[in-house]
Amino acid sequence: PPVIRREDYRKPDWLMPDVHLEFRLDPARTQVAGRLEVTRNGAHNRPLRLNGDGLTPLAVLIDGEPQADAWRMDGPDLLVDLPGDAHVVETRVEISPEANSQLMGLYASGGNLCTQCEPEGFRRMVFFIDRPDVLSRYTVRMEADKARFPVLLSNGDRTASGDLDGGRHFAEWTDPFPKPSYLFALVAADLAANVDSFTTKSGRPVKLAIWVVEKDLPKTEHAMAALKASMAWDEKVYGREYDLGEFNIVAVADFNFGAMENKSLNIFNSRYILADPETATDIDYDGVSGVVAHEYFHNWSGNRVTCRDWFQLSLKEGFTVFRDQSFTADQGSAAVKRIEDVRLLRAAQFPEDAGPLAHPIRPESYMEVSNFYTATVYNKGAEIIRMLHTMLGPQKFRAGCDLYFARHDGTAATCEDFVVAMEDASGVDLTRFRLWYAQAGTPRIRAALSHEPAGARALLTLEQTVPPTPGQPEKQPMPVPLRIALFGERSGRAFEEERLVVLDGERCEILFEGIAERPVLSINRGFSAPVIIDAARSAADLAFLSAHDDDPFARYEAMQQLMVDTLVGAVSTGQADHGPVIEAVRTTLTDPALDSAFIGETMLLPSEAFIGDQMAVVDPVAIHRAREALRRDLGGQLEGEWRDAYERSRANRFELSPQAKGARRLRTIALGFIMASGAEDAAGIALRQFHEADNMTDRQGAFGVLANSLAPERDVAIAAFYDRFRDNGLVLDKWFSTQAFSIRPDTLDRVEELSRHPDFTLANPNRLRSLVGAMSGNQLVFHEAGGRGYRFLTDMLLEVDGLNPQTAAKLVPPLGRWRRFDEGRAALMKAELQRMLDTPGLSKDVFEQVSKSLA
Ligand code: B3K
Ligand code: ZN
Repeated sequence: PPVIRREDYRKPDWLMPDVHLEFRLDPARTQVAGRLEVTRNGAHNRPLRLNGDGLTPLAVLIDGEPQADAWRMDGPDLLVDLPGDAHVVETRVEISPEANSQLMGLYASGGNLCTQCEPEGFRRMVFFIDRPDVLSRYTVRMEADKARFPVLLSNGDRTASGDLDGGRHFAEWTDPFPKPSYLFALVAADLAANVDSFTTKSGRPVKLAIWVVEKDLPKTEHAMAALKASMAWDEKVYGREYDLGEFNIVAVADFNFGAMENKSLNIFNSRYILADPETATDIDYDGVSGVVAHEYFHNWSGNRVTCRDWFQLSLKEGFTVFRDQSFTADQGSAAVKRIEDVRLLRAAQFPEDAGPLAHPIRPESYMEVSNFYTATVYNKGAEIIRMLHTMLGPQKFRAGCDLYFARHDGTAATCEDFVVAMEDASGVDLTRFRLWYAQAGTPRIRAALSHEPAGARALLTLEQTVPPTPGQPEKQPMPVPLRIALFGERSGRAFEEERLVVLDGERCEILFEGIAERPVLSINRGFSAPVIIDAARSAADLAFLSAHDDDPFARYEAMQQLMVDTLVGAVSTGQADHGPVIEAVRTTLTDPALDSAFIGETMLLPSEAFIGDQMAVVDPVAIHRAREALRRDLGGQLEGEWRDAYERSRANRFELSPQAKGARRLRTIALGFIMASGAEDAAGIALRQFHEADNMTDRQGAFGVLANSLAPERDVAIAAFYDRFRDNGLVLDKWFSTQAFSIRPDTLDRVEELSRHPDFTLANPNRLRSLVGAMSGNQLVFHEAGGRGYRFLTDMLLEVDGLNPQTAAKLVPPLGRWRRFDEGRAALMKAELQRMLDTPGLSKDVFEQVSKSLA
């Protein structure tokens, strides 16, 4: 497949200010007609290229006339020779939504019809200039059977509707805001709406509607509250108001990712809309509000100002993730939110940045753009924006955003435009900061602190290296903003106000004065930069910080580092000293000043994958053993404390307050440790929690603990969970994933059995991820020495590739980590990648991921 390069960007040859689309909708055969008013852009004589993907033109008219010799196909595209500078081009095609298993373009889900266009799905519906820098005003007419599809929605405002002969009806929609094709959406459905309203700060009323199958209406309250809170927050924090009379959200069961920000018609994976206590965990509730906010915030960061080309994707995604993270932090506990975001970054983005698929947040090239909706573009992209916020301060950052929106409203912009707006508004030179957009790889910072008691001085030396990544062997040092504090070892107090140090070269030295007692270093507080800190602090210093640091993130971080050091030491030497971890955990667990949510976060052992990331050669079995040994010891030695924590966090009434959520969190974590202690009554306690729970968080928590155990209670829970929720797809996903995450020795047998279960299907991305995705994230099971996990993943992936390449390609990365494993496993992993490459008809999505993984 051809490689598309950022440097090859050329402005569009033709513009398309006005378009009219007509859809005669039917699941088996839908007719789509496009009427494009095109204008030549600049002096050239190139033909008009209309992108298509799998389309056959049934008619092509130029200025109302069929002109057979004026157009021809060029591969999937339609080329039209146009003599003048302005013409009207009309085309007509027929497509089959129900045969569309890629879930891109117009497709059927649960009997309804919906679209997904970003990034290049629009061209699967009608010949079009399908690129984000061509913005058009749309009018849309839909016709469909009225009984089957009573609801007809598109972007903007409904401008006409009515009945037609033969039981059919129509609706026309007009969107006054010019937009690129990727933000187009259409829905024809039999759904009911939760309707509400919001009045913007300038007094404009907005009708809000969340469309779901009627029985799910009671599960939309949380999403609606999140939508209203997001609208108010964007006004307050960014001064951004909503700009249309309606805002619609439609939930569908079959969706390739989380949700889509189509102008005024967001379409969502139902897992990010539906929530009630019986079926959704606290994490699910947070997922709903976070994704609703994210998509809403795109109305400005993405829609009003969009991207010039797909290399600029982080312009809208990194910025919008930063915005949704800030929103969530403001709604609840900022510290816990930051801990969760950093955990996700380390779990998903750091490995990507250290592996064969590493790329800068603004990539230089791609074969298939769908492969670049990555943790790097999204989550590292958000960290880059956060660093700007940290370095500029909130006022200048806001001024930069205002300038960016004012300058680029209604246009397609670049990352460079964003940085220039930040510079112009703040007066800060960001020349070197731009390297963060261009260089891949996670910087490593070595920090060494020395103390000179006689002069009451301390000297901190910082050194930066950025590792080589594919295509980028040499790197330059980047500006790294580090929030730093020193604490007195005896007094436990900070010596001075926290400092913000920007390490802007390979090395720097910072002098601290008035440091009378030995200082302990607290660095990268709040995770002010997305880097790896190598500070070589002793177990005693880390334990000290975990108890005394005044930055909650830094306390968490110290505990994690202590656990990681202990576990990595145990794996590499075979010797483990659990004492310091046990004492530090005891201190935190029994600190009455701390809230349960924070305690719960801190008690989570680092994941097996994360421990592996710290090692030269990953030994999944040794890591698992070391981690379970620590868990057992923590469970046994602190059994009384865990039982106290368990009892004290018994929530007696379901509430969504941070306190109640924290209590539920801690409760299940405590249950896990009680189980690990080997206590005889543990499985019984877990089964009681499972049965008595009045909410999914507690039930699923107990289910997860039981799923790991060899006790007979495990089988009881599996059967009971299935019986209770067999008709609820989203909960059934949990039933699959919980079993696939199990550390039992027979997990792979069970996973293979579940892949033949009548409720398993490759056609639904959520279900696929809940079994196959979960298994490949289960380090112990996926890396079973004989390679059975690798083979299972590959078998599934190849099958999915025939249906839905975009989703198949997302399953590749775990195999791409082969360089990190021993020779035996590496060879088995490579053999599976090679097997994919040798498969005829492989999609370009999977081809790109696999060929890069083997390179
Ligand atoms: N912009 C969409 C993602 C589209 C992914 C296409 N593969 C959702 C979001 O980031 O908000
Ligand atoms: Zn987004």
